[in-house]
Amino acid sequence: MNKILVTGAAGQLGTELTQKLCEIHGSEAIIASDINQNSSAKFSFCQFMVLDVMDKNSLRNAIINEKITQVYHLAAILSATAEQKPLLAWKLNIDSLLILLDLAKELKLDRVFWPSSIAVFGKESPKINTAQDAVQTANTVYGISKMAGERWCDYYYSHHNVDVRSLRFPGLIGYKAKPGGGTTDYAVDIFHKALAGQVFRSFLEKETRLPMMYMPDATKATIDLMQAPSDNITVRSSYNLTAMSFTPEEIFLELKKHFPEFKIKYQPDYRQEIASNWPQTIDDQYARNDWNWQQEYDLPEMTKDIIKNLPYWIDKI
Ligand code: AKB
Repeated sequence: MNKILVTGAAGQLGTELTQKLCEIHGSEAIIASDINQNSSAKFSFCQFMVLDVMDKNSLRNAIINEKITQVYHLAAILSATAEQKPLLAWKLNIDSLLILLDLAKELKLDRVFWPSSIAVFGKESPKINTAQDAVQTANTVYGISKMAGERWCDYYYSHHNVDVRSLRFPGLIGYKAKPGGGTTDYAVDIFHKALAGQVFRSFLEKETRLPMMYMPDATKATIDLMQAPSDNITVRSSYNLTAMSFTPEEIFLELKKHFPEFKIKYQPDYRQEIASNWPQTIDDQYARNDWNWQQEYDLPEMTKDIIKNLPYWIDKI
């Protein structure tokens, strides 16, 4: 049986994407992997392996021995953590991608998925309806790694015919994993504080608008892109993608409808500068035209759904 490998499966996107892939392809076809052995507890429903994506031989052996034909490569260090550990972030984010792209060429993988980010855009990029081909002037380590990674994806597609597909994710919000070191992760943490009856201390200013997406939409977009016929994919760097945009004040007010006593304090830190240089809204018409991208959730619907589900998950993450 041909199998699908997910790297960094214990992260925010990986946790939910792995479950979705199991629903679609059957659990026997999916292998979740992570560098952290303790993550195995999360994957009782499918095969799990400890895998260091920087170790090319281990990755090659896993692909050959397990007959893997597709890889979703999610292992990465996100923006806020990357600013604290710049060299490690660059090494992990870029070296692991290059190792995988090269193995995809050597072992003729059917398909590879790699997430990029709105972080490819920077201070000089337009902030409103940022277009697919808008100037990219990333000025964070994470953003620079995503910019370079996109060029490598395009290169391996055009020079070596590697069918690699990618999305420039906005902030992703889910309830099945803890915040993961991203600048947009305040929008995950705020739900935990509201539920716990605690004051939320926002590291972003109240008016900082950022593009965002609820996790079920992110997994749907990933799978829609991976299932699209190759001829429909006109962007081989990475597709702009969005679902909604909001500020810390707007999500706070949405939560206050459900938790009237909820309070927020604004204490911006170094992450404010990261967020201030990112787009506020994204133009994702290529994704909508090429493979019919359409989001399901807006801010009120996402908020209701998380409030309904988080109490069950809170002890498990
Ligand atoms: C982050 O905040 O680092 C990520 C992203 C926008 O790519 N969520």
